[in-house]
Amino acid sequence: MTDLLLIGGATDAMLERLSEKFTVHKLNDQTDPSAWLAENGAKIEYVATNGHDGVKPDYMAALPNLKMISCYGVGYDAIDTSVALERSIMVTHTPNVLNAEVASTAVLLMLACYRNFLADEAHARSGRWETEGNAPLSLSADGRTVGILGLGRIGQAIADKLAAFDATVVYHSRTQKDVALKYYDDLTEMASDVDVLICITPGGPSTNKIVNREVLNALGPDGVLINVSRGSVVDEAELISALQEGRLGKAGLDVFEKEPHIPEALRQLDNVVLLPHVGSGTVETRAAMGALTVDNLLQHLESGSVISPVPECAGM
Ligand code: NAP
Ligand code: 8YV
Repeated sequence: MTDLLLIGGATDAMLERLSEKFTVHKLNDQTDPSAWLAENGAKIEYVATNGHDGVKPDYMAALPNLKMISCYGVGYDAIDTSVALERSIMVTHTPNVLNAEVASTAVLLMLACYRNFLADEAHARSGRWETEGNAPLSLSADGRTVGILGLGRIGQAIADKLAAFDATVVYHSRTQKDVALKYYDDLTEMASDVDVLICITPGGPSTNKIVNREVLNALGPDGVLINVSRGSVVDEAELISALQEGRLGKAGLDVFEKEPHIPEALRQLDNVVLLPHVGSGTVETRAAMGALTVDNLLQHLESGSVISPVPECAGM
């Protein structure tokens, strides 16, 4: 059977299907992954990984006969596609099947920021409602102007869901889309015009810290920042000082610069809502992502073609 390297975890359903066609080697089971790769790397033709672990450059170099990398996740910034292209290694990912889930997460974070539900829940649970009286009023999440940074597959799903909250949606992307939403070619200008900025671009060098001090200041003391993209998209140190100094109102964050580390200073703030990168993390959506991850591998093994290549590999 063909040898496949599994980097990171996989669901039981994925492992069951993979084991029918591949000899699966779990890198997580190796006490010294680099030593294992030095000894066994040459026999590996397929890799299954995820958006967080990706494939480290030294792992890539230790896999001279690699044909394909299948990523469990739509974001693939942890995989160097330029090296993959040079070596004619196919890279696939899991677009679309998670759009609705991640969009729901973004909207839920926005609602949590405005409606203060986490503090209200604590008020109710602690018995303080009875001893201290009503919880303070929150702010309405309805009728807001929301700027979407990255109007792609998930960005559009967020815009669609926000219709239920009577939002005015505007956006900034590298290119203007054929949609009936106001386009800003300048991110700072958009940030100064909106109540909420929702980040949903890919990570990687082109978006690194594009939400910087200037953008955060433009969003302002009443502004809300939601990040469900990658931690690298927002300058985390600047975000923390903006929240501490009240230059930014609130933030709802699913992603962080050095996951799973969340800076203590961020965890101390009460004007943030923090999630442990669970944007796509439901049983249903992870099952769909897992199925597509495996479908890509099996199809490539059988025919050399794939279902969902990353754009860089689409012409291969
Ligand atoms: P997509 O369809 O490729 O959309 C990405 C959007 O970002 C496009 O509108 C693109 O605009 C824009 N963009 C790219 N680079 C940009 C830049 N430098 N400046 C401004 N805009 C830029 O991707 P998607 O499927 O919606 O996924 C987006 C990202 O969400 C993923 O890559 C991943 O990082 C993140 N994600 C997070 C979770 C989570 O659990 N939190 C789950 C899934 C995905 P152009 O078309 O003009 O280039
Ligand atoms: C995953 C994600 O949790 O798809 C993405 O880009 O960030 C999430 O759906 C991630 O890939 C880790 O597995």
